[in-house]
Amino acid sequence: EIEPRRLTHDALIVGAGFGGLYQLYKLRQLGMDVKVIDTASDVGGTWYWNRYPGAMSDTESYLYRYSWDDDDLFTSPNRYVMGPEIFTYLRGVADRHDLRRHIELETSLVSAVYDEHLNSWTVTTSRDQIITVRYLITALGLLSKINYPDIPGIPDFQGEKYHTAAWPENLDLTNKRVGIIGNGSTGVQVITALAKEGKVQRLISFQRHPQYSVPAGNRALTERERVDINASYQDIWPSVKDSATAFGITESLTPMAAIAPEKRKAVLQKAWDEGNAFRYMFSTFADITYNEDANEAAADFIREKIRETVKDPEKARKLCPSEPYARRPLCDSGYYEQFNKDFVDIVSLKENPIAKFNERGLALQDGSEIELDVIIFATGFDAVDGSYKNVTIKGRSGIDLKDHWRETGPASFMGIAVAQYPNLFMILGPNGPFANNPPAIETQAELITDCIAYAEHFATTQDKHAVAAPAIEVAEEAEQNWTDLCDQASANSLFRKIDSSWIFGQNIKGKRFSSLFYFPGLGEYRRRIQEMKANGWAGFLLSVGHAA
Ligand code: NA7
Repeated sequence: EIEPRRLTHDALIVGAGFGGLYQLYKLRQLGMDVKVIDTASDVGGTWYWNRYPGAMSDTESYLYRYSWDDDDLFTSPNRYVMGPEIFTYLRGVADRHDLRRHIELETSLVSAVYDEHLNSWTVTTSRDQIITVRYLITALGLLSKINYPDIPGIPDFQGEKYHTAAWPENLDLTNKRVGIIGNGSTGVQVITALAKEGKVQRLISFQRHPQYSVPAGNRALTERERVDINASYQDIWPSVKDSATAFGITESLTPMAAIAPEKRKAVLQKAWDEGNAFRYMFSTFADITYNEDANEAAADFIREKIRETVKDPEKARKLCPSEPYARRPLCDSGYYEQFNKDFVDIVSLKENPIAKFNERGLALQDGSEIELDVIIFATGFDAVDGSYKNVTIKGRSGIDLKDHWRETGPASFMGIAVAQYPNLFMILGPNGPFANNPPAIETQAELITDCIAYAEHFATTQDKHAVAAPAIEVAEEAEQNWTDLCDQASANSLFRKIDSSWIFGQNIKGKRFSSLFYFPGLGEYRRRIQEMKANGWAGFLLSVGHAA
């Protein structure tokens, strides 16, 4: 038996994606001795795992990166960044800032147990290490626990099966009959890419809820645009971080009813032509997400586009949603028009559900059988708190965080801290801001860094020999207030009113309904942080114990 290796660091960060890398960078600035572990064999997080064809961030390229990393100029050639470019970018960040020497790859968190006397975490990893740290920061990702559908017979299928978030390198689908289950952000991207590539023999989208999708408007940036962005790069960020969505759009303050009915279409058309779903949803009118009439008008506009685009009326009918336009806003690079190709087909699972998979493919409820060589699951994730289901994290009470959340529903204070779990911080935990992720992540990593600096400083004021180990934790009441606030803030949103949305935990069987985000967005979130700090870190409790 191998003797476990015992290690001591100031902090351990779990995850080396956007969140973990920046948290490392920040804590190292505090002079801390930091270790990072990640299950993957490289840094990159989401962009390490999601290597399916067509993977793209739907944030414009100049805002899907770190604001502080201006060592290199903004060089993206296009308006959007594709998955491989983001992966390369994050690897470059790790190299440029010499982060790799702190990072141990192919190493997973197994368990973390809080020691109330030493105010430290004892962590075990998949490499049999026992790591003792004062601070544990989990940057596990918002969307990392894969969701497979529970359709009978999947193991019977003898062809190839892949989930988009575990995409094998160099997968060749030439001449294959491919079925894709799911048509969220991922499904829409992968369907569009495979159909455009045109190598597959057949492509069938198995669709439960049709989606409203808006053109992304991807194109090459002009030299002028790149020069302008670089010239004002540091000035761009404050207003982005101050906005709700942090998508670089001007968010509308005008309700649709304030504009004459005959002028409304022109507003929607302009955003449609410019591209980007967040622009379409948030910069046209202020109330698309909560006013039913405004929502219906925006939805109807998209339905008309679908009918104009898709020539076969039967396919168009299946592709047209009737529910409110209130899922994660999607954009695409020519999704609907792919269905004009003969080899691209669609099955509406609402009308004809999958009865079961079999050796050769699947059988639908009406008795028809479809033969397939490959099944692609674009079925999403057990989002947010789901990322914590494969690990054990025991706080003060000895209760594992996932069990605690099963009882109470996933909750936290500001998306970063949980009562009874001192010195544990999360990046993108439950109830964080609903916004473009890189600036949301930066905000949280900075908040966590400030919390830790505050606790460390407090300890030195308690003990001039600086041997006292601080514990910083959030008060139950502060966490409850924040949870209530998140619930209230989403109360009027139409996003709450649709089925199976991951944003409310409803895509996973048995998961409690809860608002997993702070809907007012990043700007409001940042103002709340300022207010909390101005009130003497209201909500946080400090104490000291004695370090070993
Ligand atoms: P999503 O948005 O959760 O989409 C998952 C898709 O898979 C969606 O179309 C689901 O249909 C479908 N799904 C899930 N389970 C099943 C079963 N059992 N049968 C048929 N279809 C199923 O995940 P994505 O990966 O696309 O995107 C996640 C986020 O990543 C996205 O919002 C961006 O922020 C980035 P449903 O709509 O529930 O009927």
